[in-house]
Amino acid sequence: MWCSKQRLVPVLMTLSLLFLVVMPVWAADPEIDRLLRSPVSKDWVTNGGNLTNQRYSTLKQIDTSNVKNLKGAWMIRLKGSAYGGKYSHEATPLVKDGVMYVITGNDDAFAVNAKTGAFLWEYWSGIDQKISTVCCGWINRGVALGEGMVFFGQLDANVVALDAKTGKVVWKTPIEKWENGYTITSAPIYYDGMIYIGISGGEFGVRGRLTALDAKSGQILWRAYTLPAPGEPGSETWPPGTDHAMRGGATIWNTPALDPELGLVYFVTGNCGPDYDGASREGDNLFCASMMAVNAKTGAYAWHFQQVHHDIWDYDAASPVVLFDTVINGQPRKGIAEAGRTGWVYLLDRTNGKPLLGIEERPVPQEPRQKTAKTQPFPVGDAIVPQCADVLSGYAKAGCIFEPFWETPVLIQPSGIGGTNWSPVPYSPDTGYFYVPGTVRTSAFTRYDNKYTLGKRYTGGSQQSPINSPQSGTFTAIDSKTNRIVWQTKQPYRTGQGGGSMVTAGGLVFRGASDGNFLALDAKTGEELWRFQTGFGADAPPMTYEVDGEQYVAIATGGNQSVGSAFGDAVWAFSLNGQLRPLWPPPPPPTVSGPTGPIAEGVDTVKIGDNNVEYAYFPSRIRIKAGSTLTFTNVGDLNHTATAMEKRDWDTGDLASGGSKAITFSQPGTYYFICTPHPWMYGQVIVE
Ligand SMILES: [Cu+2]
Repeated sequence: MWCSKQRLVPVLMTLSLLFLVVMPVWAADPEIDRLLRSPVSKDWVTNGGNLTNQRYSTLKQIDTSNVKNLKGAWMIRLKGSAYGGKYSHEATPLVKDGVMYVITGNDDAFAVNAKTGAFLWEYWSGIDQKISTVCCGWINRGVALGEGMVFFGQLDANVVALDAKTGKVVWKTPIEKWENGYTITSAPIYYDGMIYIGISGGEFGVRGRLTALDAKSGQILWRAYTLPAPGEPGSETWPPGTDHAMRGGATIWNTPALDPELGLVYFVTGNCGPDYDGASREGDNLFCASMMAVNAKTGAYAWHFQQVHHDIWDYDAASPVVLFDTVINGQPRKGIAEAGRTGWVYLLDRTNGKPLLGIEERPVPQEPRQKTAKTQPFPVGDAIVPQCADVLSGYAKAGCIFEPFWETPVLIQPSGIGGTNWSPVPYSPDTGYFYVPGTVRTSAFTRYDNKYTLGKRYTGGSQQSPINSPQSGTFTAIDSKTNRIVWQTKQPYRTGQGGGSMVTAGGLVFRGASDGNFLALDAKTGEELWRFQTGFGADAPPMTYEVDGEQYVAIATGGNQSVGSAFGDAVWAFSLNGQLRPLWPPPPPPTVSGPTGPIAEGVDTVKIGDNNVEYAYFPSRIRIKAGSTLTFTNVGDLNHTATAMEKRDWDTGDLASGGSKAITFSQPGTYYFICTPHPWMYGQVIVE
């Protein structure tokens, strides 16, 4: 006995040592976790490259000296998935061990050989084509990988895990119901056995949240709500005794980032609901339009920084947060950045949410009926787009950022789509620069009374860019140490909505453009070194990977519904040994405002004020045969018209609520129409 006891001690010691050594290896997928924590190299295993969302790759076979030789290695069509005007292709393909995983705006996923483009499997989502709660195009921003599975959210508010080898469904978990206004558009992140995913629906009166799921089972572990319940911290920023916060938006449009050392997961939130009506929600309205950190294991609140108080301009924080490490005044700092729709980049300390360089609260113009916030945060540094609107004929008032409005339209810039919208912002540790896409556009903002109805639009106003008013873009390098512009290029089209980018150790920024071009820029100077016409709107963010010693750069090109770029269903991969030449340029996106989005065929009725949106036509673009009749029916509350814009040669006249008027179109042509009392409402009839 004594002997065996004596022998037991070293055995126990060995066991406990083993336990300590083995512990970290018990992570559910140690290899993916290691890649997620490391600088991106051969594989690109999550939407933002790794847990930082920097979209920076250490690959440098393709560099500033040889990028001019880059050609298509392969190009595939995704079998017609999400091919059409209602879709946007905004997903970054992922690559692991020579296999590429890509998803489309119809939530159909594909695995292909990353060297050849040969299909390995396909998953057809079969999502309901009648989902009526999609805000801004049918979109999926990407997938995540871990534990031999591919994870993503769907527009029908399910989170799905597929077997990465076969594409077969492993589990499917409903987060909510689309009928209640909830959809999923963001890419999840996977880390340490968990999936983190946001939810969309800020235009439909929903309660925003980050949901954490167990990767193996799909079980929901916790929900971190971005809107406080009564009595919770932040509830004091909503009117007392109301449940307005429970439908106040603050949704999560984009992929979170995660710092394993600090144990925090980071994300940004969208607009407040109702978007343009602040009258009913006095207060700062936390946590709308904010940068947030929560405990990665429990979802417990850690810190927040609100970019826009009491948002009435639809100034969502929509671009993914970026984690970066820097040195300021000789002190190493852990930073987090986000490019807002306001046109500013917000730089914070990610340990506590405090500004890195300074952000000043300044007084702003007031509109008591809108209960406007007294001050707004103005970051130290440069805005990447102009922040004042020009006066346009037909409008009484034009203002700068944070100009308030009521029921008479006011022109304001940036419009509610940016600045920087959903596009990501890469960061290069070599240059210390952020690469920031931006939209230059003016909107006429108006407010109206809006009742909440489950599953209906809940925006309380509108922002329409005046028909034929100019719109364009910028692409800017911002120095992370100063938040100042280093270089900036002007773009003929809006960027920051589509038009994603990434940066490499080869000194290159790769950028897709809405006119179909795929570009390589010198990361230091912004000089264009290469361009290639992909044939479709190149609006998704690109990525890079290596297979068998060869570096590839890949991008999904399928256009963007809200930019109005040419739709498609292609994925391109490029390499220095590529043989494929450019395609013909597709029709370019518009450089002036006007109706965009899908064109309805086979309809004979246009409803005015439908879907709880007073100032809009449904559908707003219609194609008919010459000799057909369209009936305009006012289902809104106010009087409206549909009036031919240029020649005024046809007009429904004033239609009271419930009124109808039929118009017959005999001459082929393309006709814009507006509402005479509300000229910021417009639509288009194409007669063939
Ligand atoms: Cu009207």
